[in-house]
Amino acid sequence: MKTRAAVAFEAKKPLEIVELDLDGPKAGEVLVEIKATGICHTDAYTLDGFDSEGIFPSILGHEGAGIVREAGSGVTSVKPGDHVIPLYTPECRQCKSCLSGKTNLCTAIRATQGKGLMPDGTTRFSHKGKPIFHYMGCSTFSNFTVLPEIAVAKIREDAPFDKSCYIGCGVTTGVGAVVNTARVTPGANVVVFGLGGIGLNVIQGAKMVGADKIIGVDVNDSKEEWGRRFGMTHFVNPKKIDGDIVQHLVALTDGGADYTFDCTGNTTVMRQALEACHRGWGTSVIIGVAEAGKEISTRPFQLVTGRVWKGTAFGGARGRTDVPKIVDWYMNGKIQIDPMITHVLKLEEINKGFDLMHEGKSIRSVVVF
Ligand code: NAD
Ligand code: AHE
Ligand code: ZN
Repeated sequence: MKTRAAVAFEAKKPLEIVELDLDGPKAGEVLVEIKATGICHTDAYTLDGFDSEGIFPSILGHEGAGIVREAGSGVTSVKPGDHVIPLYTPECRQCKSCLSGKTNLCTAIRATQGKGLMPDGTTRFSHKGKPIFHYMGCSTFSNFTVLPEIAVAKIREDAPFDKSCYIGCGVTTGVGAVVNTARVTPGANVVVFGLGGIGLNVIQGAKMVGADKIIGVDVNDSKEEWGRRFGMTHFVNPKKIDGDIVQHLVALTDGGADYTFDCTGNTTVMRQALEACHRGWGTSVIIGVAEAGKEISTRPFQLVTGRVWKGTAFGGARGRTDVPKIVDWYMNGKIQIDPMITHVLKLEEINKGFDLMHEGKSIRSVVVF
Protein backbone atom coordinates (compact mmCIF):
# COMPACT_ATOMS: atom_id res chain seq x y z
CA MET A 1 0.00 0.00 0.00
CA LYS A 2 0.93 3.68 -0.12
CA THR A 3 1.42 5.96 2.87
CA ARG A 4 2.17 9.63 3.35
CA ALA A 5 5.12 10.26 5.61
CA ALA A 6 7.65 12.85 6.73
CA VAL A 7 11.01 11.34 5.82
CA ALA A 8 14.37 12.23 7.34
CA PHE A 9 16.52 11.67 4.26
CA GLU A 10 19.62 13.15 5.90
CA ALA A 11 20.73 14.40 9.30
CA LYS A 12 20.35 18.16 9.89
CA LYS A 13 17.97 18.58 6.92
CA PRO A 14 14.23 19.35 7.16
CA LEU A 15 11.88 16.39 6.88
CA GLU A 16 10.32 15.87 3.43
CA ILE A 17 6.69 14.88 2.96
CA VAL A 18 6.53 12.08 0.40
CA GLU A 19 4.41 9.11 -0.58
CA LEU A 20 6.03 5.81 0.32
CA ASP A 21 5.40 2.15 -0.36
CA LEU A 22 4.56 0.14 2.74
CA ASP A 23 4.51 -3.65 2.88
CA GLY A 24 1.76 -5.22 4.96
CA PRO A 25 2.22 -6.87 8.35
CA LYS A 26 4.04 -10.20 8.54
CA ALA A 27 3.44 -12.86 11.20
CA GLY A 28 3.16 -11.33 14.65
CA GLU A 29 2.85 -7.78 13.27
CA VAL A 30 0.08 -5.23 12.85
CA LEU A 31 -0.60 -2.40 10.41
CA VAL A 32 -1.57 0.74 12.33
CA GLU A 33 -3.16 3.90 10.95
CA ILE A 34 -1.50 6.70 12.94
CA LYS A 35 -4.06 9.37 13.82
CA ALA A 36 -1.79 11.73 15.75
CA THR A 37 1.84 11.97 16.81
CA GLY A 38 3.75 14.20 19.17
CA ILE A 39 7.21 15.59 18.42
CA CYS A 40 9.61 14.73 21.25
CA HIS A 41 13.04 16.27 21.76
CA THR A 42 14.52 12.83 21.05
CA ASP A 43 13.25 13.07 17.45
CA ALA A 44 15.10 16.40 17.13
CA TYR A 45 18.21 14.91 18.74
CA THR A 46 18.29 12.12 16.15
CA LEU A 47 17.51 14.46 13.25
CA ASP A 48 20.28 16.80 14.40
CA GLY A 49 22.80 13.95 14.15
CA PHE A 50 23.43 13.51 17.89
CA ASP A 51 22.15 9.91 18.13
CA SER A 52 24.82 7.22 17.87
CA GLU A 53 22.06 4.92 16.59
CA GLY A 54 20.70 7.47 14.10
CA ILE A 55 20.07 5.93 10.67
CA PHE A 56 19.03 7.73 7.47
CA PRO A 57 16.87 7.75 5.46
CA SER A 58 14.29 6.98 8.11
CA ILE A 59 10.85 7.90 9.37
CA LEU A 60 11.19 9.44 12.82
CA GLY A 61 8.41 9.76 15.42
CA HIS A 62 7.77 7.57 18.45
CA GLU A 63 4.89 9.31 20.28
CA GLY A 64 1.78 8.23 18.39
CA ALA A 65 -1.72 6.89 18.68
CA GLY A 66 -3.86 5.18 16.08
CA ILE A 67 -6.04 2.28 14.99
CA VAL A 68 -5.07 -1.27 14.04
CA ARG A 69 -6.12 -1.77 10.42
CA GLU A 70 -4.73 -5.25 9.72
CA ALA A 71 -3.24 -8.04 11.81
CA GLY A 72 -0.64 -10.51 10.52
CA SER A 73 -0.90 -14.22 11.15
CA GLY A 74 -0.68 -15.37 14.74
CA VAL A 75 -1.60 -12.00 16.25
CA THR A 76 -3.88 -12.60 19.23
CA SER A 77 -3.71 -9.59 21.57
CA VAL A 78 -5.16 -6.95 19.21
CA LYS A 79 -7.49 -6.93 16.21
CA PRO A 80 -8.46 -4.52 13.43
CA GLY A 81 -10.36 -1.56 14.87
CA ASP A 82 -8.53 -1.55 18.21
CA HIS A 83 -7.12 1.76 19.35
CA VAL A 84 -3.43 1.52 20.21
CA ILE A 85 -0.35 3.44 21.26
CA PRO A 86 2.93 2.28 19.63
CA LEU A 87 5.65 1.31 22.11
CA TYR A 88 9.31 2.06 21.56
CA THR A 89 9.85 -0.01 24.67
CA PRO A 90 7.89 -3.18 23.84
CA GLU A 91 6.70 -5.73 26.38
CA CYS A 92 6.99 -9.34 25.21
CA ARG A 93 6.40 -10.79 28.71
CA GLN A 94 8.73 -13.69 27.81
CA CYS A 95 12.33 -12.41 27.60
CA LYS A 96 14.79 -12.49 30.48
CA SER A 97 14.23 -8.78 31.13
CA CYS A 98 10.43 -8.95 31.15
CA LEU A 99 10.48 -12.06 33.34
CA SER A 100 12.93 -10.50 35.79
CA GLY A 101 10.28 -8.13 37.09
CA LYS A 102 13.17 -5.69 37.60
CA THR A 103 13.03 -3.62 34.42
CA ASN A 104 10.78 -2.42 31.63
CA LEU A 105 13.60 -2.78 29.09
CA CYS A 106 12.27 -5.73 27.07
CA THR A 107 15.06 -7.17 24.95
CA ALA A 108 13.00 -9.30 22.55
CA ILE A 109 13.48 -7.03 19.51
CA ARG A 110 15.96 -4.38 20.71
CA ALA A 111 18.81 -5.44 18.39
CA THR A 112 16.86 -5.07 15.13
CA GLN A 113 14.99 -2.01 16.42
CA GLY A 114 18.30 -0.22 16.95
CA LYS A 115 19.23 -0.93 13.32
CA GLY A 116 15.99 0.58 11.99
CA LEU A 117 14.61 -2.83 11.04
CA MET A 118 11.63 -5.03 11.86
CA PRO A 119 12.36 -8.20 13.89
CA ASP A 120 12.89 -10.28 10.72
CA GLY A 121 15.72 -7.94 9.70
CA THR A 122 13.88 -6.15 6.89
CA THR A 123 12.20 -2.78 6.49
CA ARG A 124 8.55 -2.36 5.45
CA PHE A 125 8.97 1.17 4.01
CA SER A 126 10.49 2.05 0.63
CA HIS A 127 10.72 5.10 -1.61
CA LYS A 128 11.28 4.71 -5.34
CA GLY A 129 12.43 1.16 -4.67
CA LYS A 130 14.99 2.13 -1.99
CA PRO A 131 14.53 1.08 1.64
CA ILE A 132 13.55 3.64 4.27
CA PHE A 133 14.41 2.67 7.84
CA HIS A 134 12.13 2.46 10.85
CA TYR A 135 12.90 4.53 13.98
CA MET A 136 12.64 3.37 17.58
CA GLY A 137 10.43 0.60 16.25
CA CYS A 138 7.59 3.11 15.73
CA SER A 139 7.98 5.59 12.82
CA THR A 140 4.89 7.54 13.78
CA PHE A 141 5.61 10.38 11.33
CA SER A 142 3.89 8.15 8.77
CA ASN A 143 0.12 7.91 8.31
CA PHE A 144 0.46 4.10 8.33
CA THR A 145 3.16 2.05 10.01
CA VAL A 146 3.86 -1.58 10.82
CA LEU A 147 4.66 -2.68 14.36
CA PRO A 148 5.27 -5.96 16.13
CA GLU A 149 2.27 -7.02 18.21
CA ILE A 150 4.41 -6.77 21.37
CA ALA A 151 5.01 -3.09 20.57
CA VAL A 152 1.44 -1.83 20.78
CA ALA A 153 -0.62 -1.04 23.87
CA LYS A 154 -4.37 -1.43 23.43
CA ILE A 155 -6.17 1.60 24.87
CA ARG A 156 -9.79 2.65 25.50
CA GLU A 157 -11.64 3.97 22.47
CA ASP A 158 -12.97 7.18 24.04
CA ALA A 159 -9.47 8.63 24.52
CA PRO A 160 -8.81 11.36 21.91
CA PHE A 161 -5.85 10.51 19.67
CA ASP A 162 -4.53 14.08 19.59
CA LYS A 163 -3.99 13.91 23.36
CA SER A 164 -3.38 10.21 24.04
CA CYS A 165 -0.45 10.17 21.60
CA TYR A 166 1.57 12.13 24.20
CA ILE A 167 1.29 9.09 26.51
CA GLY A 168 3.40 7.26 23.91
CA CYS A 169 6.45 9.02 25.32
CA GLY A 170 6.41 12.35 27.21
CA VAL A 171 3.64 11.81 29.74
CA THR A 172 4.61 8.24 30.60
CA THR A 173 8.32 9.12 30.78
CA GLY A 174 7.83 12.06 33.15
CA VAL A 175 5.11 10.67 35.38
CA GLY A 176 6.64 7.18 35.28
CA ALA A 177 10.08 8.47 36.33
CA VAL A 178 8.45 9.77 39.51
CA VAL A 179 6.16 6.82 40.22
CA ASN A 180 8.16 3.82 38.94
CA THR A 181 11.83 4.82 38.91
CA ALA A 182 12.32 7.26 41.79
CA ARG A 183 9.21 6.23 43.73
CA VAL A 184 8.92 9.72 45.14
CA THR A 185 7.30 9.68 48.57
CA PRO A 186 4.72 12.12 49.99
CA GLY A 187 6.41 15.14 51.59
CA ALA A 188 9.62 14.76 49.58
CA ASN A 189 11.53 17.71 48.13
CA VAL A 190 12.00 17.42 44.38
CA VAL A 191 14.11 19.39 41.89
CA VAL A 192 13.34 19.16 38.16
CA PHE A 193 15.94 20.44 35.67
CA GLY A 194 14.42 21.33 32.28
CA LEU A 195 10.73 22.29 32.14
CA GLY A 196 9.83 21.05 28.68
CA GLY A 197 7.54 18.28 27.50
CA ILE A 198 9.16 15.81 29.90
CA GLY A 199 9.98 18.01 32.90
CA LEU A 200 6.42 19.31 33.24
CA ASN A 201 5.23 15.72 33.43
CA VAL A 202 7.77 15.04 36.19
CA ILE A 203 6.28 18.05 38.00
CA GLN A 204 2.72 16.83 37.64
CA GLY A 205 3.79 13.34 38.75
CA ALA A 206 5.52 14.78 41.83
CA LYS A 207 2.43 16.83 42.67
CA MET A 208 0.23 13.74 42.19
CA VAL A 209 2.21 11.66 44.72
CA GLY A 210 2.22 14.47 47.29
CA ALA A 211 5.72 15.95 47.07
CA ASP A 212 6.32 19.01 49.26
CA LYS A 213 8.70 21.45 47.54
CA ILE A 214 8.77 21.02 43.77
CA ILE A 215 11.56 23.20 42.44
CA GLY A 216 11.85 23.78 38.70
CA VAL A 217 15.13 24.85 37.08
CA ASP A 218 15.23 26.23 33.55
CA VAL A 219 17.29 28.74 31.59
CA ASN A 220 14.10 29.95 29.88
CA ASP A 221 12.07 32.26 32.16
CA SER A 222 8.87 31.63 30.21
CA LYS A 223 8.84 28.10 31.68
CA GLU A 224 8.13 29.41 35.21
CA GLU A 225 4.46 29.98 34.45
CA TRP A 226 4.23 26.51 32.90
CA GLY A 227 5.81 24.80 35.88
CA ARG A 228 3.54 26.58 38.40
CA ARG A 229 0.50 25.46 36.41
CA PHE A 230 1.31 21.79 37.13
CA GLY A 231 2.42 22.06 40.77
CA MET A 232 5.89 23.64 40.82
CA THR A 233 6.36 25.62 44.06
CA HIS A 234 9.70 27.38 43.32
CA PHE A 235 11.48 28.40 40.11
CA VAL A 236 15.19 28.98 39.60
CA ASN A 237 16.84 30.33 36.47
CA PRO A 238 20.51 29.34 36.91
CA LYS A 239 21.57 32.31 34.78
CA LYS A 240 19.92 34.75 37.17
CA ILE A 241 21.23 33.68 40.57
CA ASP A 242 24.38 34.83 42.32
CA GLY A 243 26.81 31.95 42.75
CA ASP A 244 26.59 28.25 42.16
CA ILE A 245 23.30 26.55 41.22
CA VAL A 246 24.08 23.48 43.35
CA GLN A 247 24.69 25.54 46.50
CA HIS A 248 21.57 27.55 45.76
CA LEU A 249 19.43 24.40 45.54
CA VAL A 250 21.04 22.79 48.58
CA ALA A 251 20.16 25.90 50.61
CA LEU A 252 16.61 25.92 49.24
CA THR A 253 16.07 22.29 50.25
CA ASP A 254 17.67 22.38 53.71
CA GLY A 255 20.71 20.30 52.79
CA GLY A 256 19.76 18.86 49.41
CA ALA A 257 16.79 17.41 47.56
CA ASP A 258 15.33 13.99 48.20
CA TYR A 259 14.92 13.49 44.46
CA THR A 260 16.22 15.33 41.41
CA PHE A 261 15.49 14.73 37.72
CA ASP A 262 17.50 15.76 34.68
CA CYS A 263 15.15 16.50 31.78
CA THR A 264 17.67 18.43 29.66
CA GLY A 265 20.12 15.87 28.22
CA ASN A 266 22.98 18.21 29.21
CA THR A 267 25.76 16.31 31.02
CA THR A 268 26.80 19.35 33.09
CA VAL A 269 23.22 19.64 34.32
CA MET A 270 23.20 15.91 35.11
CA ARG A 271 26.14 16.46 37.46
CA GLN A 272 24.43 19.43 39.08
CA ALA A 273 21.31 17.32 39.56
CA LEU A 274 23.26 14.61 41.36
CA GLU A 275 25.16 17.05 43.54
CA ALA A 276 21.98 18.91 44.52
CA CYS A 277 20.77 15.70 46.21
CA HIS A 278 20.78 15.29 49.99
CA ARG A 279 23.80 13.57 51.53
CA GLY A 280 22.97 10.05 52.68
CA TRP A 281 19.89 9.36 50.58
CA GLY A 282 19.16 11.80 47.73
CA THR A 283 18.41 10.10 44.42
CA SER A 284 19.01 11.68 41.03
CA VAL A 285 17.29 10.28 37.95
CA ILE A 286 18.66 10.93 34.46
CA ILE A 287 15.90 11.18 31.89
CA GLY A 288 17.58 13.45 29.33
CA VAL A 289 19.35 11.81 26.40
CA ALA A 290 22.90 13.09 25.94
CA GLU A 291 24.64 13.66 22.62
CA ALA A 292 26.79 10.83 21.22
CA GLY A 293 30.22 10.85 22.83
CA LYS A 294 29.23 12.80 25.96
CA GLU A 295 30.06 11.36 29.38
CA ILE A 296 28.98 12.14 32.92
CA SER A 297 31.33 12.68 35.86
CA THR A 298 31.31 13.55 39.52
CA ARG A 299 33.55 13.00 42.52
CA PRO A 300 32.99 9.40 43.69
CA PHE A 301 32.68 10.96 47.16
CA GLN A 302 29.20 12.12 46.08
CA LEU A 303 28.15 8.46 45.87
CA VAL A 304 30.26 7.28 48.82
CA THR A 305 28.24 9.71 50.88
CA GLY A 306 24.99 8.12 49.91
CA ARG A 307 23.66 9.90 46.85
CA VAL A 308 22.20 7.54 44.23
CA TRP A 309 22.50 8.08 40.46
CA LYS A 310 19.91 6.31 38.28
CA GLY A 311 18.44 6.56 34.82
CA THR A 312 15.11 5.74 33.28
CA ALA A 313 13.74 4.92 29.83
CA PHE A 314 10.03 5.40 29.15
CA GLY A 315 9.59 6.15 32.85
CA GLY A 316 10.16 2.53 33.77
CA ALA A 317 6.73 1.74 32.32
CA ARG A 318 5.86 -1.72 31.02
CA GLY A 319 4.08 -0.55 27.92
CA ARG A 320 1.27 -3.03 27.34
CA THR A 321 0.47 -3.20 31.05
CA ASP A 322 0.99 0.40 32.21
CA VAL A 323 0.08 2.59 29.21
CA PRO A 324 -3.67 1.72 29.31
CA LYS A 325 -3.63 2.67 33.02
CA ILE A 326 -2.03 6.04 32.27
CA VAL A 327 -4.70 6.64 29.63
CA ASP A 328 -7.26 5.98 32.39
CA TRP A 329 -5.46 8.46 34.68
CA TYR A 330 -5.82 11.07 31.96
CA MET A 331 -9.44 10.25 31.16
CA ASN A 332 -10.33 10.28 34.90
CA GLY A 333 -8.68 13.67 35.42
CA LYS A 334 -5.81 12.42 37.59
CA ILE A 335 -3.25 13.89 35.21
CA GLN A 336 -3.49 16.69 32.66
CA ILE A 337 -2.45 16.60 29.03
CA ASP A 338 -4.53 19.15 27.11
CA PRO A 339 -2.76 22.35 28.25
CA MET A 340 0.66 20.92 27.39
CA ILE A 341 -0.31 20.44 23.74
CA THR A 342 0.55 23.95 22.66
CA HIS A 343 0.49 23.43 18.89
CA VAL A 344 -1.53 21.19 16.57
CA LEU A 345 -0.02 20.86 13.09
CA LYS A 346 -0.71 19.18 9.77
CA LEU A 347 1.90 16.73 8.47
CA GLU A 348 3.01 19.38 5.94
CA GLU A 349 3.82 21.69 8.89
CA ILE A 350 5.92 19.18 10.82
CA ASN A 351 9.20 21.08 10.43
CA LYS A 352 7.55 24.04 12.17
CA GLY A 353 7.10 21.76 15.19
CA PHE A 354 10.87 21.22 15.34
CA ASP A 355 11.49 24.98 14.99
CA LEU A 356 9.07 25.78 17.83
CA MET A 357 10.83 23.26 20.07
CA HIS A 358 14.29 24.68 19.33
CA GLU A 359 13.00 28.21 19.93
CA GLY A 360 11.57 27.16 23.33
CA LYS A 361 8.10 28.29 22.20
CA SER A 362 6.22 24.99 22.47
CA ILE A 363 5.71 22.37 25.14
CA ARG A 364 4.36 19.71 22.78
CA SER A 365 3.50 20.02 19.11
CA VAL A 366 1.18 17.32 17.85
CA VAL A 367 0.75 16.40 14.20
CA VAL A 368 -2.72 15.15 13.24
CA PHE A 369 -3.25 13.09 10.11
P1 NAD B 1 12.16 20.11 25.54
O1 NAD B 1 12.98 20.74 24.50
O2 NAD B 1 10.68 20.22 25.48
O3 NAD B 1 12.60 20.64 26.99
C1 NAD B 1 13.92 20.80 27.41
C2 NAD B 1 13.93 21.92 28.46
O4 NAD B 1 15.23 21.98 29.05
C3 NAD B 1 13.64 23.32 27.88
O5 NAD B 1 12.64 23.98 28.65
C4 NAD B 1 14.98 24.03 27.99
O6 NAD B 1 14.85 25.44 28.17
C5 NAD B 1 15.59 23.35 29.20
N1 NAD B 1 17.05 23.44 29.29
C6 NAD B 1 17.95 23.30 28.28
N2 NAD B 1 19.20 23.46 28.76
C7 NAD B 1 19.08 23.70 30.08
C8 NAD B 1 20.02 23.94 31.12
N3 NAD B 1 21.33 23.99 30.88
N4 NAD B 1 19.55 24.14 32.36
C9 NAD B 1 18.21 24.11 32.62
N5 NAD B 1 17.29 23.90 31.68
C10 NAD B 1 17.71 23.68 30.42
O7 NAD B 1 12.57 18.56 25.54
P2 NAD B 1 11.73 17.31 26.11
O8 NAD B 1 10.90 16.75 25.04
O9 NAD B 1 11.13 17.69 27.42
O10 NAD B 1 12.93 16.27 26.36
C11 NAD B 1 13.85 16.50 27.41
C12 NAD B 1 14.97 15.46 27.37
O11 NAD B 1 14.45 14.18 27.70
C13 NAD B 1 15.61 15.29 25.99
O12 NAD B 1 17.00 15.06 26.19
C14 NAD B 1 14.95 14.04 25.45
O13 NAD B 1 15.74 13.41 24.47
C15 NAD B 1 14.83 13.23 26.71
N6 NAD B 1 13.84 12.15 26.76
C16 NAD B 1 14.19 11.00 27.38
C17 NAD B 1 13.28 9.98 27.52
C18 NAD B 1 13.63 8.72 28.23
O14 NAD B 1 12.91 7.74 28.13
N7 NAD B 1 14.72 8.69 28.99
C19 NAD B 1 11.98 10.12 26.98
C20 NAD B 1 11.67 11.33 26.35
C21 NAD B 1 12.60 12.35 26.24
N1 AHE C 1 19.87 5.79 20.69
C1 AHE C 1 20.53 6.54 21.74
C2 AHE C 1 19.82 6.48 23.05
C3 AHE C 1 18.46 7.09 22.99
C4 AHE C 1 17.71 6.74 24.25
O1 AHE C 1 18.28 6.64 25.34
N2 AHE C 1 16.42 6.56 24.11
C5 AHE C 1 15.54 6.30 25.24
C6 AHE C 1 14.19 6.78 24.89
S1 AHE C 1 14.13 8.49 24.55
C7 AHE C 1 12.51 8.70 24.15
O2 AHE C 1 12.28 9.98 23.82
C8 AHE C 1 15.42 4.80 25.51
O3 AHE C 1 14.36 4.22 25.56
N3 AHE C 1 16.52 4.17 25.75
C9 AHE C 1 16.58 2.76 25.98
C10 AHE C 1 16.84 2.00 24.71
O4 AHE C 1 16.86 0.78 24.75
O5 AHE C 1 17.01 2.66 23.66
C11 AHE C 1 21.99 6.11 21.87
O6 AHE C 1 22.68 6.69 22.72
O7 AHE C 1 22.40 5.22 21.12
ZN1 ZN D 1 10.38 10.71 23.33
